[in-house]
Amino acid sequence: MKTEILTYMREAGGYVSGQELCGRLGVSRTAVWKAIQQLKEEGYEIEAVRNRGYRLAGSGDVLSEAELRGVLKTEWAGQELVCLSQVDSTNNEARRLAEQGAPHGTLVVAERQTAGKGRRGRSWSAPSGAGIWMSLLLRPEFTPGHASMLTLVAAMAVEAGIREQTGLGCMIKWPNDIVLDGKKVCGILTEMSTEEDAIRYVAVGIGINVNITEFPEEIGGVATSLAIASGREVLRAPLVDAVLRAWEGYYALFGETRSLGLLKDSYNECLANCGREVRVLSPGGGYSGISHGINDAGELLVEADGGEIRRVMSGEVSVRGIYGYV
Ligand code: BT5
Repeated sequence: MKTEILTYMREAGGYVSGQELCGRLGVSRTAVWKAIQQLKEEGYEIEAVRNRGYRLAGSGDVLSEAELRGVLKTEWAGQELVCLSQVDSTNNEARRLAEQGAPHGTLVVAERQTAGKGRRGRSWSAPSGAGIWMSLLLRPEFTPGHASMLTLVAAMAVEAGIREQTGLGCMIKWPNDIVLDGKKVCGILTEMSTEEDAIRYVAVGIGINVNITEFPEEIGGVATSLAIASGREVLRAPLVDAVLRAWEGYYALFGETRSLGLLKDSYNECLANCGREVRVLSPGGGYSGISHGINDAGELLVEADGGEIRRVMSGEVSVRGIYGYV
């Protein structure tokens, strides 16, 4: 009902009478009044004027279920939607829901994560109200070997969504970071559950620093946000929509070949340090080389001294530019 009330108010542009809302929704005046109070609590500015009705004066940066449902223009991603004010990790929640049978495309969004996760046991700082912390549950039909490529597809979707909504051009730091001005603005964590040689489900977790203006000291030097980079507040709900719409397009292209063959040229255009010297850090010892971008399998091609091209697989190493974080 809240979503419908928001839609009516947006369409009207001005006042909508309480009576009209009751008639359209088939509910009592008290029910409408209660829904309006809840919307106000969620952060909407709604003016109520006797004899005229209700008017949406401003919606601020609300990331509620009603707002997302009203804004999402996707075909399947996020059509099943779970919005929480707090959760340990949206990836954990997506996995729990998957175990209970949640369908392909289910999206979990939380205002705050108390135990946000990075890769390999690292933590992800996810304070309340200023970021997008979300996980998309997939039940793909391809084999587990393909799953790591989904991180790269998601990175492209985040880059495209941010560009559409803010005009900011980000770079992708292979395999799972999105960077702006040499600092990390988004991280992606793809986790999967398998059975024999099949994928049961995949949770693609995306964390975007949107309106965060101050970071904990430990990450202050490496983290940035869209608000810091653009100098203005960025609305999260339309950004979720833009990322998911881009995701649907890229995921369809990925599905055509089950590879990054159709996407790699665009990917490489956004790849930080492509054509430049990078340092590959691996447990077995690091080496420097020239990055030549990704191949169809999403591996990073690095030309080592002597001209040998080495394929760097995701998850195995991290690649840093030789200067600074990127
Ligand atoms: C990542 O790991 O970058 C993956 C982050 C995925 C977060 C999303 S949020 C929604 C979903 N639910 C989850 O629980 N996780 C996903 P990694 O490459 O390992 O980077 C982790 C490192 O990034 C940390 O060790 C910090 O140095 C840094 N970091 C932590 N929080 C950050 C933040 N908010 N912004 C930028 N850098 C951060």
